[in-house]
This record gives sequence, structure tokens and C-alpha cells, in this order.
Amino acid sequence: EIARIPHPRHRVPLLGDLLSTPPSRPIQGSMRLARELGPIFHLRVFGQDIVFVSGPELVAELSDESRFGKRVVMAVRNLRAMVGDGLFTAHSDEPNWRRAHDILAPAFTREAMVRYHPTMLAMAGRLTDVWDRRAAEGTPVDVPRDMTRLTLETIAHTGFGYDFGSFEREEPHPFVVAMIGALRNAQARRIAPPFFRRALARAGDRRNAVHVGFMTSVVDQVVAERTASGDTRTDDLLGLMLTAEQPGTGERLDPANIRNQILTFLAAGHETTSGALSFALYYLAKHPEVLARARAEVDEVWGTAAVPAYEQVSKLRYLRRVLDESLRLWPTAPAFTRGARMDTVLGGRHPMREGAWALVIIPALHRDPVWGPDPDEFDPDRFLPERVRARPAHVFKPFGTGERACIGRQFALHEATLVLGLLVRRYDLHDHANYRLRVSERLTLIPEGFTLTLTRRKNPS
Ligand code: MNH
Repeated sequence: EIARIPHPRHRVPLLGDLLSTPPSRPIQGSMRLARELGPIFHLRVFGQDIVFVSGPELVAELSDESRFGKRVVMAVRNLRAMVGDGLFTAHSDEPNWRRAHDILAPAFTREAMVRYHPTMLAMAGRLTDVWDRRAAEGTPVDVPRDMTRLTLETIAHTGFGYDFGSFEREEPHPFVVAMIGALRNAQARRIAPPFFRRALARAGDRRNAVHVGFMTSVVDQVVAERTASGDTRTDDLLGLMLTAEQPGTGERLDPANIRNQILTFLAAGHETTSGALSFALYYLAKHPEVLARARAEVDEVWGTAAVPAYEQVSKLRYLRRVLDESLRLWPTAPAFTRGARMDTVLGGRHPMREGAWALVIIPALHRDPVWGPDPDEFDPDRFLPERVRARPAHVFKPFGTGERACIGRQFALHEATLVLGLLVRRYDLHDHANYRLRVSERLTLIPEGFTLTLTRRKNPS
């Protein structure tokens, strides 16, 4: 019963609990409510009840694939106007979900990562070219903006053989501007008053039409370039989308679905990794002793090699812990939704009808007391193997859970570890503006206005 689930004390008629979280920062609002109200709470907004979960035992239950599965609702459902049945927004029972999942899986194997490695290095090289100039001039770099340039070029080149020219332009590519606008719209419209829901959706779609129209034109450009080039490769994302058959059924992706997938991967493939890199650099800049350890490891593992080999990236165990710890405090895709596959009872006391769903607030789960007395402190050693083993399962979920978990996890981890290794080896990071963390929300999380100045290291090996 919803009545047993805690909720904020002051409830306004009609609006309900709408004002209990800041409208543009709903995740940070829910993190605060989780701290006040505990492992499960609910908000009533315009008569609709939304259940928020952040307790490890409850999340472990929601992760049980026999009882629960992904539910496409709220902000993610709003994205369907844009990316339809693309992999991220598809309902699990839509045939196109499994079809695309099976067809695209070969793009995320270890062998595929080994193939992407040189391209990832080349894109990181473009970044360090820009950063070298900034270091020489002594001018600051805008960290999230440059990480977005980098990760967009990386997914575009590895997945689609396409160049956005991000490093050659001053302003972000219009694709990025349109995408961020669309993500913000989806977030703003996650809850709407019942009588106006349709009208608001129509108005929102109209405002979004410009963004979506532009992004679609980019997608068509990506396909047109591949077709015109006569390139028939089948070993990148685009090649698989255009040519591969689903094992077993022989079905291929239809053109409308291919558009949805291209847009999905261009967006999902860069936005969250950019945030992860930005938060990691933030913590490295604020924790010189951590930076020193990370750098010592890179020097030891990479030695004097001009560029690291594939295997030398996965050997950066400490730097991986830095990345994990950053994703613990700020998981850049901060929520996922789980729906009951049948009538069931959550936590032994909350009955849920088939189809009823709950939202997992990942950063609140990641700061539960199960993490110890100081969950807000940055400490990469939390991810030492023996400490990971001492914790229950299902307390760390930056990539979601089950069959709908992130397909790009290894891609993101390899790219991010590689880039962080290159950067700590090459630069001293200076927190010249004494930056105070401000986290901006557009479905994903990213530190806002974070700049650093750089100097080239005196004796980089
Ligand atoms: Mn990714 C799903 C987080 C990088 C492509 N991703 C998810 C989910 C989370 C997530 C959480 C599950 C959401 C849900 O249950 O509703 N993803 C991340 C994070 C990073 C990330 C934190 C980087 C750090 N993701 C990437 C990259 C790619 C990618 C890189 C592509 C190259 N992610 C996806 C796709 C899905 C997904 C596609 C949907 C998978 C599915 O539902 O089958």
C-alpha cells in the first residue's frame, strides 16, 4: 500500500509534492529526500504516485529479473517521440529490442574494443593537441565541454566512421546543442497535470521539432556518407545496422529503426561518458594524493611507450577505481525504472500490481550507509577487490541492471580509463578557480562551469 510508504510532510493540494524537489534538479532533490525519508519514499504529483527506491535490499529485489523488468515511463518515455524503438527507449517486449540487441552485440565484444583502441587513441590525441596549446598559453580549459567534444568524436568515428569536426569549432556542434535541448525537454515534461497532459505534450513536441529535425538530418548525413563512400564494412555499428541479420531469425533492422538506433548511439554513446570523465577529473584535481598515485601507476604500467597498447589500459587498476568511485558519487545516468512482471510484494510489505513500477535513484543507493560512515567522501580504495567482496551485491549500479543494462559499458570504461591515463601522464591539473561543484541535470548529470588550467609535466616518461 502506498500509504505505508513515507512522503514529504507538507503536501500542497493538486500540486501534491511537486515543490519538494527543485524542478531543474530533480535527481539532487530526490537524493535529499532519500536521506530524509529513507530507502523507499513516494511523491504524489497531480494525483499520480511515484515510488523512489534507494535501499540496497529493495534494489536487490528490483534487480531480480524473474520478478521485475525495465519499464519505459516518465522522461524516458518522452524520448520515444525522438528515438522511438531505439535500443534504450524500446519496450522489452517489442521485437525490435531483442533484434537490435542481438545484431549489435558483436560491436561490443572484446575483439571490437581492440579494433576501436587505435581510433580512441587518435581522438584523445586531438584533445591533447588542443590542451597542449592551452597549457602553453596558460588559458583555462572548459572540462565538460572538451570531454563532450572528445566522446562525441570517439563514438562517431568508432561506430559510424563519421567526423563532427568538434575540435575544429569553437562552439559545440549543433547536434550536441539540439540533443541537450531535447534531453532537457524530456526531463521537464516527465510529470504533467492530467487535464493538460496532451496539450503540453503537443506544445513540447512542437518546440522539440526543430531539435529533432536537425538531429535527423545529421543521421541521414551519416548514412548517406557511408553509402556514397562504397564502404561495405560490417564490423562497426553502422555496418552491422545496415547489413547484419539477427542470428536465428535472419531478420534485419528496418530503415526507421536504423535511424532510431543511430541517434540513440550517437547520444547514449557520448553524453554519459563525457560526464564520467568530467567528474573523475574534478576529483583528481581536488585530491592531489589520488592524482599522484594514479600517475605513478600509469608511469609504471605504460613506461616510456609513446602510446599505450590495448592491454596496458585494463592494467590500470587504480585508475579504474578512481573512475568507479567517481561513478559511485555521480552516476551520470542517475536513475532507472523497474516494473513488476506479476502481482508481487516489495520488501515483504509493499504490494505491487503487475505493471506497477518504481524509480531507482542510483546516487542515493551509492551513498547508502552500506558504504560506511562517510559515503559522501571520495575514496577510490572502496573498490579494492577485498572491500568489494565484503559488500552485498546490487549496491553499485552505474550501468543499470539485467538484460537492459548498458550495452556500452566496456566501451565507456576502456575509453575513459585510456583518456584519464593519457591526461594524468601529460599534465599537472590546477584548480585555478577554486571550483565549487555544481551538478547540472538534463536526464544525465554533468559538472557545470568546471574549468582547469594545465601545465605540461616536467618529466613525463
Ligand atoms: Mn549506457 C543503457 C549508463 C555509456 C549505450 N546506460 C544504459 C543504462 C544505464 C547506462 C544506467 C540503463 C538504463 C535503464 O535501465 O533504463 N552508459 C551509462 C553510463 C555510461 C554509458 C554511466 C558511461 C559512463 N552507453 C554508454 C556508451 C554507449 C551506451 C558508451 C554506446 C556506445 N546504454 C547504451 C544503450 C543502452 C544503455 C544502447 C540501452 C541498452 C538496452 O536497453 O538494451
